[in-house]
Amino acid sequence: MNTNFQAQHLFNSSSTDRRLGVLAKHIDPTSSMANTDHSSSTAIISASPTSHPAGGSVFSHVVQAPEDPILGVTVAYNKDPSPVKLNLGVGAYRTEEGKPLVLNVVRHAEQQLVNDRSRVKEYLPIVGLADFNKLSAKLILGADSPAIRENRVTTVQCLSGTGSLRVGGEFLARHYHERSIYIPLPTWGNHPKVFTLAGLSVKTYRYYDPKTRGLDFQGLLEDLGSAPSGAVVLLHACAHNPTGVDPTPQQWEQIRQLMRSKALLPFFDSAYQGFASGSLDTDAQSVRMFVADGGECLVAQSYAKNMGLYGERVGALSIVCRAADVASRVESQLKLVIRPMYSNPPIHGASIVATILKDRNLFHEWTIELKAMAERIISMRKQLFDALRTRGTPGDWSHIIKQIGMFTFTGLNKEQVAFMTKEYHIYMTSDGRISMAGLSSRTVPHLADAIHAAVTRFS
Ligand code: PGU
Repeated sequence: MNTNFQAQHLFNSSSTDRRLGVLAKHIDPTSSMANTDHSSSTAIISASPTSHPAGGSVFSHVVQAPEDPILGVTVAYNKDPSPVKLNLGVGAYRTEEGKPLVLNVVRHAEQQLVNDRSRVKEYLPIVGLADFNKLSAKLILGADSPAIRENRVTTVQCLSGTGSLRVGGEFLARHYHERSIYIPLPTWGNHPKVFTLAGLSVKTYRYYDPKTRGLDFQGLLEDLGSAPSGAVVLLHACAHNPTGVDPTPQQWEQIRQLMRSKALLPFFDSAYQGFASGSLDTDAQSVRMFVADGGECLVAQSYAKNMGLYGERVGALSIVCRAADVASRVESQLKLVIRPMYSNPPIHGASIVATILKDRNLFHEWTIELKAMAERIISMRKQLFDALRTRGTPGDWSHIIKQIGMFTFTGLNKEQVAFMTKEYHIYMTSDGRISMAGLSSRTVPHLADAIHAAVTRFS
């Protein structure tokens, strides 16, 4: 192994600062992707220790970091005493009653696990629970995937979607020849930080056109067309966050052809399988298209949303390779990434997932509950759209019903969002994204009133 690399990792305070420096330079503070991240990284970098600490603490130079642009919305919401407050920030499913949901199928699986006295709490292997890994690969790639049959896929259990992206990013930084990763603009706010700290150089490709509130397909093709050969490209498998805009199957096919012709390496982020269409197979089509051509790719899966296992931190990273011997060597190196990071993953959440995925009845029960969640979100879209139409709110709001998945990218600006939070106690990310899963029939009128007031006041 490269000794410089080891040194950089073992004594990582300076390397962390360097990487954050790259991050600060990379992020354009005017883009919605950046949110307030720019100030947070600048704040970290500007801190410098003094040799004579004031106040007696060796940490007295540490400056207060801003809250996370997404998770910080919940922090602000929790502090608000208003009885009408509404949290549409974090992408977490809520029932019609506004309560978090533990799926019945998850309760059933947990009951089975508790009743099984043969289960122990020993450490899992570095790569996690074997059954979970096999079943996760099948879920995303398809039960009849030739890549799985030919043992060309290595799957490792990771800490939800975020951990899977991070492990994949670090593997690429150590073993892949091209360090650039292209992420869509905008994207989930954590992507640039995860990949920069993994050691990759983050670039963006055009994705969303605010004018049409749709895909900037021409811009996407141009940017990927001019990316260096071999560059990594981060693709949202479905239900793009935050825009809710996905390519059509024909557009996916064009993206695939372009990427394969330039040897660009796809890294799929699959955080919403089943949440876009209500069907697990339909939502995996983009990934399966890229695997069907025999080429290589990475896939990060999360069970946070589709099984409601947010806090259990269950996810998987699969790397599809051209040959079985390569996949096996790749797995040996993934173990070297994981072992010093967190040693091995937690057992409980992965056991729940494996129990559900391997039992026909439980699996069926899951698909029904998943579809019900997806359908409730779609019905919220319709209700919000109708409520704005009834109020005669200026503007075209058809994107609310056209967009896909958990979020609506409303087009509301920072000023309008701040107004809605101050006057209506409605919490959302400053880029105007709202989590439709946090809405209910009861709260739609309040949100529609707030949007109407914000739009008429600041147009
Ligand atoms: N990838 C995408 C595209 C996501 O939207 C999210 C979660 C993740 C990965 C990470 O999910 P895990 O919980 O690690 O599996 N995004 C949500 C949740 C809050 C957050 O930012 O972590 C969101 O509201 O955007």
